[in-house]
Amino acid sequence: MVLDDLGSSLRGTLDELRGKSRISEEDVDGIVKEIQRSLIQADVDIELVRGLSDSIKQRALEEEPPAGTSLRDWVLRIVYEELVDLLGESTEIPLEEQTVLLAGLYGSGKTTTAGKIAWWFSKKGLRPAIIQTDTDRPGAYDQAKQLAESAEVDFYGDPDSDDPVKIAEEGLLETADADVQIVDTAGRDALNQELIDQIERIDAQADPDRNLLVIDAAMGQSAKEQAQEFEETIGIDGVIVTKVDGTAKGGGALAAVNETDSTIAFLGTGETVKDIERFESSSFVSRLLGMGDLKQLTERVERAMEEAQEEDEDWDPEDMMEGQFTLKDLRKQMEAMNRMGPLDQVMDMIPGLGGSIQDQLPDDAMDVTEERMRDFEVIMDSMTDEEMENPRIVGAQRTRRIARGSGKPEDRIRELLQQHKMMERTLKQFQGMGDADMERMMKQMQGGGGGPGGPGGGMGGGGNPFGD
Ligand SMILES: Nc1nc2c(ncn2[C@@H]2O[C@H](COP(=O)(O)OP(=O)(O)O)[C@@H](O)[C@H]2O)c(=O)[nH]1
Ligand SMILES: [Mg+2]
Repeated sequence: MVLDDLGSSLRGTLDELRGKSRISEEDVDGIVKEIQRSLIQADVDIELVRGLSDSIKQRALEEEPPAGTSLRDWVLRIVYEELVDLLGESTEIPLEEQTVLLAGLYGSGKTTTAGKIAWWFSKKGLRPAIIQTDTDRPGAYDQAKQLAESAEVDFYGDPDSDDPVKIAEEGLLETADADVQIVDTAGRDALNQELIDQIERIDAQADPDRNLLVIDAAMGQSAKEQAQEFEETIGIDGVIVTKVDGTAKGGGALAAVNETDSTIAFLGTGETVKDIERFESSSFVSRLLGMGDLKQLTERVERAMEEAQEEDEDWDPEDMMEGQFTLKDLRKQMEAMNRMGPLDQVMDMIPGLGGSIQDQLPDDAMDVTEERMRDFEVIMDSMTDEEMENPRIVGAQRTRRIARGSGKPEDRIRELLQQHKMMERTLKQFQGMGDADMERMMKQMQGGGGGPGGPGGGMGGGGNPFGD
């Protein structure tokens, strides 16, 4: 993920502050250097880096830590606040009728993003339409049409036309019933005059409420120049950073934000229309620093549960909360987990688990976990309905049969049964809890105060310095 390195290197540096009661200039220099190193590695503009580290240094030396706050938490808070400040508030996207124009270079992810934001708006209860004006790229029409289909939104394009401005004009009329009209545009390998002229004319024709610049997280320093050009031509109201699921460093995107005097609106986290997140600097920075992001996690869990339910109307998670927890429920949960995305991304969002635990795990530990989940799926395919409903009946003999049927070792089957038992127990505990207890537990988790399973206390160890 973007700036991935910052969290772990910073954690290491801040750990050196443990037990200290005063911060020396030397300490501050060390921390600031670590931050600079990570940011420069992530392709962040040097001017930005300098400004950021100056303010962190100044604040760390001049301000007094509030009573009862450990030095480590206090410095962390400063770093957090300055990073949030640098990234700014998320671009405002009102939920109302509007026209959105997507701009950006070839391959940056514009067309995919058109599908994604259409899906996003439709989930918010608005009716979106995608208008494809790219007449240069062969297949652009089909690609956009297909994305519109998977997002289940309206679409307009004309594969026979070579006049993008005319397509925009007709498309806006044809999709006038839609609440949100999303105009996708063509890109070029490099920013050239032709592209600039074209997008200027589309902009004039469509008169969008918002121009969003799509930037690939992998784009380095050149993002700055591109952003400047688009800003001068059509004006940019917000940035969408795509491919943050990759190994890209993302620093170029920060420069683009700075250059267009705008902020980030969305993050693209994958290739399907659902892989979009609203950018939120505070949760983004929390995740960056390994402090987890409960809000995103909750949203993902809710979405995944909803989808599981849509697919199987007989299955109701409420039943599970009230009565028995069967293997069928476990399977649904695993499917929901799969829908939430790669485990390591999900782990990043759990306070106390993000960063810290991943630093301690060997690189392939996540794969092992995912492999285990896949094994469980296969094993459950080999079980009878009766066994799924009542796993207690699975003894040695049945285990052997299931092992033969699934081609998985007996140990794996015992692991699955063990997992089921553990979750059943946990659920029983939840059932005895009222809402107030739940809330208290969530608060505790957010504080990360060495919460259950938070090995070695991640960033939050010692109370929540960010209580808001
Ligand atoms: N992993 C990943 N791939 C993406 C993302 N957004 C776009 N892509 C891929 O990037 C490639 C170019 O995207 P496209 O939307 O055609 O870019 P355009 O030329 O700007 O319209 C396609 O293969 C997309 O599937 C993302 O957020 N994550
Ligand atoms: Mg395209």
